[in-house]
Amino acid sequence: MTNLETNLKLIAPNGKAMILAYDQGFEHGPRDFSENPRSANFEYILQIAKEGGFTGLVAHMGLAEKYKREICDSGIPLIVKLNGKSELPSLKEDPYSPQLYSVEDASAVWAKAVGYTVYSGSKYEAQMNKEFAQIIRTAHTKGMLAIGWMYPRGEGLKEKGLSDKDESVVAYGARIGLELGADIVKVKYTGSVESFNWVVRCAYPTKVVMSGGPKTTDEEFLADVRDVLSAGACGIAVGRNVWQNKYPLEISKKLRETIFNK
Ligand code: FBP
Repeated sequence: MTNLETNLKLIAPNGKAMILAYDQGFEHGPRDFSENPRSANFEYILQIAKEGGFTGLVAHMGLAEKYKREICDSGIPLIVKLNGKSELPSLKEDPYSPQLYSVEDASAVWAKAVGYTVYSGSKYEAQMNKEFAQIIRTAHTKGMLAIGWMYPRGEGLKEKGLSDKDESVVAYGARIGLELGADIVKVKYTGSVESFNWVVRCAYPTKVVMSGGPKTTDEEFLADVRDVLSAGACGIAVGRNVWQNKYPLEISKKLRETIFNK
């Protein structure tokens, strides 16, 4: 088995992934931690990832480096997010999330995979496509997985009257991830099994995971997870619906039952 296959098996055992995302402190800021103030602390998140049975944990480089030993000891595959941006600049500007760290940096903290957000449709998309393509190439030479946060967004979409959750838009983002060479694409839920199945087919054989979105009720969240799985998705890569939950380990258990039947 190649290193890439081994890492894919770790993050998606039997083809199913349950990834805990924790890049929101950068992307949205500490407002995401107000619901459950303990979630500001990475040690709490690592404990949820471990006891909750997650198959991967996403962090930016700062936390990955500070906690590299603890993450390694936990046995949870680390996914380092290589680009990032805050939500402080004007929302009128098309989004661009520059690459901040390299695949080599991620490898030095023992990451099994790297992540990168591509805002297809932004006027900066060419730059992001280029950076992500280079990241994928380097990651693959090191046997690391490349995961694309494929989030079409920006004025181009608005001009065409499109929403970032439209089937055609999400499918296009997922397809770009496949064409660039991503192993897994993380996309927004389109709202129905049929539409998400089209997304999965457009990305095939790249695997698709659902991004969680703002905190909702457990019932609604679990229903979405069931839907994307029956649409053929490989699993989820979510944050707020787990660590903003009053009972993170209970929702994690329900997720495990839904995704792995155990
Ligand atoms: P959530 O499950 O909390 O929505 O996290 C998924 C995620 O993709 C994060 O990895 C990322 O920080 C955030 O959503 C980006 O959200 P937005 O759509 O607001 O840019």
